[in-house]
Amino acid sequence: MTLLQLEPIAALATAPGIGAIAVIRVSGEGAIDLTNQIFRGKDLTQQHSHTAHFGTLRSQDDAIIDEVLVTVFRAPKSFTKEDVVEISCHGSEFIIQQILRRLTAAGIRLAKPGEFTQRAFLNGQFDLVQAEAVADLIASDSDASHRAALSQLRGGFSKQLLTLRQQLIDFVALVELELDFGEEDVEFAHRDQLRQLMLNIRQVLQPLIDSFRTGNAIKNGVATVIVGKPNAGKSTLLNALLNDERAIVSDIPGTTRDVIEDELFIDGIRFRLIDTAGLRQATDTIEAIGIERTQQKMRDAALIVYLFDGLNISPEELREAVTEVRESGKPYLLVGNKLDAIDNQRRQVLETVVNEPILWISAARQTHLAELTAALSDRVRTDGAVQTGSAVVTNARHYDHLTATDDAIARALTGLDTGVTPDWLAMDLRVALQHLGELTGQIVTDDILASIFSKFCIGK
Ligand SMILES: Nc1nc2c(ncn2[C@@H]2O[C@H](COP(=O)(O)OP(=O)(O)OP(=O)(O)O)[C@@H](O)[C@H]2O)c(=O)[nH]1
Ligand SMILES: [Mg+2]
Repeated sequence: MTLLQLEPIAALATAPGIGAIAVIRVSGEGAIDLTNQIFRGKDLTQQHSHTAHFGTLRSQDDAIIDEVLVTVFRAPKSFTKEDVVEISCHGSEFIIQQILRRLTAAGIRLAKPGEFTQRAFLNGQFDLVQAEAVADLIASDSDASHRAALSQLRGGFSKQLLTLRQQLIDFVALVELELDFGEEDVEFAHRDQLRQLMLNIRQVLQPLIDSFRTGNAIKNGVATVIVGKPNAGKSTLLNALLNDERAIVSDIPGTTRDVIEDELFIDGIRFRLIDTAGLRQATDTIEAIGIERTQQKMRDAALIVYLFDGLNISPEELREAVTEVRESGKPYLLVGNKLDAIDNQRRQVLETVVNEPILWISAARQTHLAELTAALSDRVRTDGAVQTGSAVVTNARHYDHLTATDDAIARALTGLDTGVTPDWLAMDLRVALQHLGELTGQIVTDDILASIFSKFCIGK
């Protein structure tokens, strides 16, 4: 592939604000030469790639702006595969502005958001999935999201998809060749092999598609909603888990009116804990709205913690409530509260009624909370690939293309079974190829690129 060296661009690569050092990155045609014009020290144009040089940057009237360390990267051995210069200066807003001003005066344009990564992508440094992982990696703020982004940056699932796509292209070419022979009954594309390839592709796609639920949770937090009757102790539990008086607690049923949400990290996974209004026949309009919101949160939740007051719930009530939770089809934990106030016999009665293990805690006394957090983390891990290191899809764009590919392949498979004509087969396969191509960036339009890279920050 021929490498592009586009017009030179510059931007602050480190976070804005005051710091010990800041790094300004320059990339593109003439990056080294133009930087050299404002640099006093060694002649940068004569230096090897991957070397660092101490010197000063000068203002127009030759006054020193700052003492800097300049690192030279020569194309193609740089992040963008263009000539790149990284200027490490002191991390003052004033110095950074002065340097950027000097660079622009020398003919270097300020970079747009994501422009460095976009150039790296255009020069084949990585595919689109990996480019997007750069953004995720920078934004990662939990152990799990960091791991997911890193795995995608290293090639994650896209390499495998690229190979399968190539094989599929070969088959489509054969199927389309059959079309040229029109009336003659020829088969160039071996149908059994094609079926096998499509089954293989689906086998790769399925776990990726399934992983999106976990992937999304890793990135945005596992929406964990605490529901139950009024006075069950939901707000007490939220406060205990957060170690903060976040929600009002009282012995008046119906204390919590609105949804209260906060974050909790357990084993490197971000949970979005959501305390809700207790479920019952509402006594006024505001409570009714609160309860409607609780139900909405339950529908949106990734995980439900059903909390009940072990002291005051009747076995029938518990049975009904648990049936309802089960019917939601979501992963849930059954948690009995006020362990401090109930006896063994009552616990046994309730356990028999629901016919499954209950996790008993005392939210007020803060006992057995470690078991509860361990159970929460367990549910997420068994639910998906958080820990296994297998590829996890965290990006909605990827998810859309993966499902669209899978749909098209499923249609093509049905077509094979029912003996559709080659032109129908080719059409479904083309759709699959299109989506696979857009996913990894093999097929790319300016619109897609602009929309992806505009989500980056400047300097990336
Ligand atoms: N004995 C005992 N009381 C508790 C425990 N947890 C909560 N309580 C009490 O139960 C009452 C209700 O607690 P809340 O946390 O406000 O209950 P809630 O589920 O948020 O109630 P609503 O907001 O009305 O839906 C308060 O008086 C708490 O002190 C516990 O573990 N043991
Ligand atoms: Mg409450």
